[in-house]
Amino acid sequence: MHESRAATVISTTPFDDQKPGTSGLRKSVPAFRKPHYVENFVQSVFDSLSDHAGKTLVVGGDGRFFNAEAIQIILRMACANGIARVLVGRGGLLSTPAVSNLIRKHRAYGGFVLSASHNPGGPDGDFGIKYNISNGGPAPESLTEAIYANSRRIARYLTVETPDVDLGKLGPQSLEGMTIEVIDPVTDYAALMEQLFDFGAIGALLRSPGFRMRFDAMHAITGPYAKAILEDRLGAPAGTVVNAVPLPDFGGHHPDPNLVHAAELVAATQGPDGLDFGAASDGDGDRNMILGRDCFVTPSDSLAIIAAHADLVPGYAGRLAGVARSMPTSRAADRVAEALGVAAFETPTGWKFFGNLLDAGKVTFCGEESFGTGSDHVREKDGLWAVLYWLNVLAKTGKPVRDLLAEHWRTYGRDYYSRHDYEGLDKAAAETLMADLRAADLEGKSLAGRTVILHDDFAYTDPVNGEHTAGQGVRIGFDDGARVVFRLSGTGTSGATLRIYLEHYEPDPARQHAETQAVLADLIAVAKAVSGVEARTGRTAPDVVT
Ligand code: G16
Repeated sequence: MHESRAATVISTTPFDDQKPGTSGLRKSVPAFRKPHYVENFVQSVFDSLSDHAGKTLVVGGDGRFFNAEAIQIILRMACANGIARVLVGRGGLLSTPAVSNLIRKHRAYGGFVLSASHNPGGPDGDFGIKYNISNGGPAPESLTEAIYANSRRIARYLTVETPDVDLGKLGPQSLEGMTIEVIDPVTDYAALMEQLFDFGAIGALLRSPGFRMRFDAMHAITGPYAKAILEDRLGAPAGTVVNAVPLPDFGGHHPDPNLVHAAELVAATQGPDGLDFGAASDGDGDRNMILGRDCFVTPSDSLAIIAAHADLVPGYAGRLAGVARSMPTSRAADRVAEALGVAAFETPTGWKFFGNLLDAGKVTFCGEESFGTGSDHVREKDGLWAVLYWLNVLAKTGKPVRDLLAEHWRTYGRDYYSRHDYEGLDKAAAETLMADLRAADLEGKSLAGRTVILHDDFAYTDPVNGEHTAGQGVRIGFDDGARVVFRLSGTGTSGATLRIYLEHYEPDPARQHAETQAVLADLIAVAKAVSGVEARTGRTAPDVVT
């Protein structure tokens, strides 16, 4: 504790459910509003750190319901725990990639990101707290485990008794001797984007009358960033960015950029009058969806195409070190890496697993099937970055999205890909399903005309620090390159969500333009049969298909 500060010590008792998931602690707003709940978790973070006294932190969130209250709690506790300076986005707003950039640029000790990402917000929606370390990335497993252990034995937390800080006013102010610097959320991030991309070429494309695009910010955090960069700096027509004002409940929608939750945007790209380019980002601005006229780029293909075109993008030309993807992401990026003679890594789900690879310079680009793509420019996935990358590639090649996709598949083959989610399942039933899948005897068996050549529960050993992570999802690989993967989501807040990932590799250009679900139909049937998902859960179809 900082000697000169009048910290108050408050007694508390542990909650037993503060184990961080795939991406921080995510719970319903009512759970977070229980007395001492936020304080216990935040103190457990501070108790897991060392040497943080006298250092700088970054704090901001996606503007969802409870963002403002949680930030005030964190500021008081940061002060009581000896932090010297906090950078906060005006109004408490910062996107996840912007926090990552600020930590790196200002050499901060770490930061708190307040968001439940793509989960809905509002008084009955979800909230979340994530702690990022000094490389700008999510806390690694060793730290999240320590936080959880501290949350199980916490008996007190430290705070200061002060009025709320005014976060509407730019500039420095003092809280009991701690400096709070309220900054514009967009400035540093926009400067970074300008260094990476060819703003001249992108601007010319956006201003040309033959090119029509829309960016749907889904009433979430990317609105101010996209408006400032796409419209104000690059000259896209006013109105290019829609749903641009962040709302505490995201207008009552899921701020989740996928084919289901961004259906209006998808519709606007279809037919002869469809937009040339459509894109969306999620609650905290780290996810992205890319659409062309009459076509959707799967996140797995997006990563592969990004890697294949690195030489067209100023920030990446001539320096592709390698590519990493999460295990359930399709192998499209691996094919590009192999062709270019660079390394490809397969990690567990969760951006935190990319951090060491990026820090060690082993990879330049990372991506996940869950609409996440990013690079070594920060240590988070980055929605608007992916959109600017695509615009850079479109501007430099002069080709529409559809042609780029077709060309990519012709060169590398197509990985037909889909994810089927069964949401809100009974937790015990879902866990039994996974246990039975693990125990099943499938290797060598013939299923729907394919032979199983791989059946395991994915485990990963970090090539940089040797940390081992097991139990990351059941993989079933077939002799023709097809694959089915099963895992339980680590980001849900009630019950369990079973994700089934399906992919089929098609090298023949004549067969690369079929409808995805039709191509995958026999694998879908196999997945249902081996897991027994429908009989066990009483469901007749997945809740979300992307
Ligand atoms: C988080 C993680 C991602 C992960 C995703 C899906 O994303 O940061 O790395 O891929 O969850 O996780 P799950 O399949 O366990 O639900 P976000 O955007 O929610 O922070």
